[in-house]
Amino acid sequence: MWGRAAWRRCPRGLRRGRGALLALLALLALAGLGSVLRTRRRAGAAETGLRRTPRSGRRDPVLPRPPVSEDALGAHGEAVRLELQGEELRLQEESVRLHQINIYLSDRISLHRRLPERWNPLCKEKKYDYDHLPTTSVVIAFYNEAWSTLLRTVYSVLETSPDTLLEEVILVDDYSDREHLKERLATELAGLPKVRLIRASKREGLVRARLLGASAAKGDVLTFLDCHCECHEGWLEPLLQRIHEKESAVVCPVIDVIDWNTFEYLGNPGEPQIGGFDWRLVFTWHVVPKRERIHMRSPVDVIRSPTMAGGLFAVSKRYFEYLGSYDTGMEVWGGENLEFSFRIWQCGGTLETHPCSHVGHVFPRQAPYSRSKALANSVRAAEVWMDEFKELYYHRNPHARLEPFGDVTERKQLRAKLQCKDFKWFLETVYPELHVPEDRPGFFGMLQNKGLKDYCFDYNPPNEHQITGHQVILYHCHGMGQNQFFEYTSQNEIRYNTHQPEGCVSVEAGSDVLIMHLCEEATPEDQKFILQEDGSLFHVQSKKCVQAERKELSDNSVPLLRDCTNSEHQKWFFKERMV
Ligand code: UD2
Ligand code: MN
Repeated sequence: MWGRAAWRRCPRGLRRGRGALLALLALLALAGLGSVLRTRRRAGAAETGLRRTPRSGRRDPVLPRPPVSEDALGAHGEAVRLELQGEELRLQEESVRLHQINIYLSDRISLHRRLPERWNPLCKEKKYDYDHLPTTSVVIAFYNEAWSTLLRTVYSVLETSPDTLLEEVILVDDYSDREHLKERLATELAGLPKVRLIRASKREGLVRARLLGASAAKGDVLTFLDCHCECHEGWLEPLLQRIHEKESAVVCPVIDVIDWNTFEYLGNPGEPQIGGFDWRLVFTWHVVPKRERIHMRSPVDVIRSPTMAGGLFAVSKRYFEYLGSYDTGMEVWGGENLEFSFRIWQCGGTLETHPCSHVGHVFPRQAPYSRSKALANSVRAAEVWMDEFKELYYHRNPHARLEPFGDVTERKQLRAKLQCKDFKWFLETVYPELHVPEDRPGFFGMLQNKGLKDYCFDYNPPNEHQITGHQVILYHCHGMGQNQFFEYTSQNEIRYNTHQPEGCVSVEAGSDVLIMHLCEEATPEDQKFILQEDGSLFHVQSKKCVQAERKELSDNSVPLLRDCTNSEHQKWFFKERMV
């Protein structure tokens, strides 16, 4: 098989080895077949005089957008709040309970609404090589999606994608059991051009559902979308143009937020964010690092991203297959996005976001269906791609170590076959911003007190995206990592590094209270604690010791700075597990 380096060196069309090349030539000999030919045919047509045909026609979307009345609800992507009472209010609430999206409102917003322009104005000036761009199959897997969000996704693709570039839209029904997704859906779609419906015969989960669609696809490029999306003007061309330039680039659009309650389209023409992850293997968003900004030739150039959110991306069909498509051992939801991201980078591709491609996505209020399989999926990703760094993940998520994750032999063989690089390379080269914990034996896990038995450092961040500002407390030790996971570093920091960006235990200026701040490059004085041989935890700046104290009338206790004594309440030790 062809190694990573070989894929990059060989020109397009010569990448599959000799046997495949011969097959390709045979194919070329047969007129009018295959995706490679389609590109050639277009070029050929241009040479025989068709070049004089007005080019603008090529950009016409598959379907024209029907007029939407100015006063229609949310006609331009603005927020809508219905003033409801009685039965109507009840119906709205019920729709939110069922879908975790305000479907009552979605049902009252046009399936053809216009979106506000939310891209960088420079994107309008971009020129695309329409005659030579690859074609794409848009693959949308869905499970029990509401009618209007699903149909709006389909119409939005047909009404924004140039006819010449869109081969088809493949909808994959992942064994939904809701009535509206049965007969009615099939009849409605039958009238739409280029739309195909595939039904799974059992619940496959999003990975295998997408693969069902991918295997039926006829386009050169696979473009995956979730089933509650709306495409911004000009979203498709940048993705295809980039893959045309570099076949081993996997390209994501900027994901604009569509509010689950008001259906407001909340795009932002400024610099998009890129993907990362924390050591619980949770996907995170980041600002573009300086090193990447220097690398970009303009604000509308592609931005390399360590990871992808997962749902929305375009990839050459051939390259996707070469890379081993997806891990079919992954069920339902979760983990596949990081697994694919690691694999793309480690096996020689690039993962990028294109600032000119915007697609809106409805993020539900909370998960609408059980995602209990996500843990096993993440473990599969860690086992195959993270080498010894998987231990950092297991330390922060002790449950993961016990999770049955099935057999990953084939995925490991794939990694060997493609001669993929190791995770150390990925961390150093692709994601140098991520702090790699030291996790020295005896210096990570629960930070437990000797005097107040069973009490551990505990920190509850204000929210998932902002960890700073709250007070560090003491709580019954639970041994489940997460809020009670701390790492004591050789720089004398007590790091709260389950989340990104990471927190460091600090002292509120002029007080005895421990609070969480962001860690800094050079450890500031107020974040330095020396864990001494005798177990005392000495705060360098104040020259005081951390003491466990019970809070009146509360289950909580707190660590506070006090003059150093010999008290057991000033003795601390790290414990990795409960037993
Ligand atoms: C994000 C991704 C999603 C996926 C997931 C991690 C975006 C915008 N979304 O979560 O695409 O990568 O992270 O796994 O990046 N589906 C099925 N069968 C199932 C479950 C889901 O077909 O058993 C479909 C679902 O209807 C939807 C898509 O898969 O079209 C993604 O699921 P989601 O929208 O619930 O995931 P999301 O957006 O929370
Ligand atoms: Mn989604």
